[in-house]
Amino acid sequence: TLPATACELRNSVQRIVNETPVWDLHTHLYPPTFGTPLAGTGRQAADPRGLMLWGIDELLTYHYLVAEVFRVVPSRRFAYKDFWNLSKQEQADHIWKHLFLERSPVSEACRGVLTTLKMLGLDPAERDLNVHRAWFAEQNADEHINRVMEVSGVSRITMTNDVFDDNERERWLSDGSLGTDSRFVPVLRFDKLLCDWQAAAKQLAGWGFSVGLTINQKTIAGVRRFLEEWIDRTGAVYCAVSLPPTYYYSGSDDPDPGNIIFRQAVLPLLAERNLPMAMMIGVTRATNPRLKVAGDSVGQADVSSVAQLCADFPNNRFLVTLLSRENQHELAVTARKFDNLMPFGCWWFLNNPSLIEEITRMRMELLGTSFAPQHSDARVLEQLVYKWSHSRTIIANVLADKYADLATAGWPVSEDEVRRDAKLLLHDNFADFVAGK
Ligand code: REL
Ligand code: ZN
Repeated sequence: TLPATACELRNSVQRIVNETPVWDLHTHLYPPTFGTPLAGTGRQAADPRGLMLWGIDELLTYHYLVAEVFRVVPSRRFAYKDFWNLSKQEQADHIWKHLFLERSPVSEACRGVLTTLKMLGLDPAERDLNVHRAWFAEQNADEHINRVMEVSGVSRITMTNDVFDDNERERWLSDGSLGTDSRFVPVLRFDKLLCDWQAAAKQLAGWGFSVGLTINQKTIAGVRRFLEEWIDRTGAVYCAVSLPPTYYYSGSDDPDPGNIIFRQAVLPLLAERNLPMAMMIGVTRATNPRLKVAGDSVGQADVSSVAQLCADFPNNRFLVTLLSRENQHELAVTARKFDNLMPFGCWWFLNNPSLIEEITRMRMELLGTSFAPQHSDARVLEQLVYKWSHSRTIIANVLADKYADLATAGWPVSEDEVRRDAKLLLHDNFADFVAGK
């Protein structure tokens, strides 16, 4: 049995949660075989369009920080296009100067850079960026991944493999071994199929699949073939889409073309293949397009659509995360109604300590340990370090409070029991859901 004093209990739970390996179920990270703009010391040449982002300049130009720097150096003083015309290093210098040197870096995304540097063994108090640059340039990209995984306690990294991204698509087509790095797990992502059927149909037809704008049996068969081919090529462990707050599914006669494709092609195929479908709902893309990828925003989603899908497709499993804080309670309640629904993560604008705390506590009170509390959404490799460090602290705190309540009720927990629970939350709930257990 764990120590009785509140403080000792908290420390033990924190230690155990820190020691428990995470399967990060949603990131935008890739191994070096997808190309990397920063070559490091490997034999690999720098590939400016490479997908593996790492290093201090990528950390500082994360789109969360781009949005934040325009708060303090507004576009009326420094035009968007002038910022985008800067080199990556110059953008990083600008962000460092204005968000770290000229005011304190108290936002979660700023703080994250410092936690990351510190945990990687660099001096977080160093004000000279070039010192950090020199350290990163000396790393071998491939070995650096191992080190970052070790420091962050991440045992598997789930990718986002967007089949409609030409840059990524062409890499898959020209290298049959892309999906074989055992540290990285592929996920097939196809927002366009559901969100913009017209554009998707045109592209599919261009790639040789017999689909037309009108959705008939031939088109459905063509979409299925397309998905089968890409599931096989990537070895995806689930499929995923992100959707706007306006996403609505009304039931089996919903006339929306994206929903017809979803209902007749995507979900039946995934049920056959025993693969879950991830739905990330609530993003309004390009609210401010001049900020590029930093210009996306949030809106409240319709949770009854999620419930309807879970009811109509009992042979499918749904991993769901919603971007709006206001949706979180309804999602947790919906998960109590449907065992084919796995709520996951505190997505993007929710990935802040106050909100992670509130959401994790609420989920635990409604769902016990039967959810996946967090994913990193990391776009830059080293972000794994801070995202998991910060989240682990909060998850452990919430758990410790719950164990204290149990002790009060006369149910003290043992170290093994805490270890088991931490493993469920950080790894097994997701792993079992993917495996269809
Ligand atoms: O997967 C998504 O759709 C989002 O998570 C991303 O589009 C987003 O930009 C990401 O960086 C948020 O954390
Ligand atoms: Zn994402």
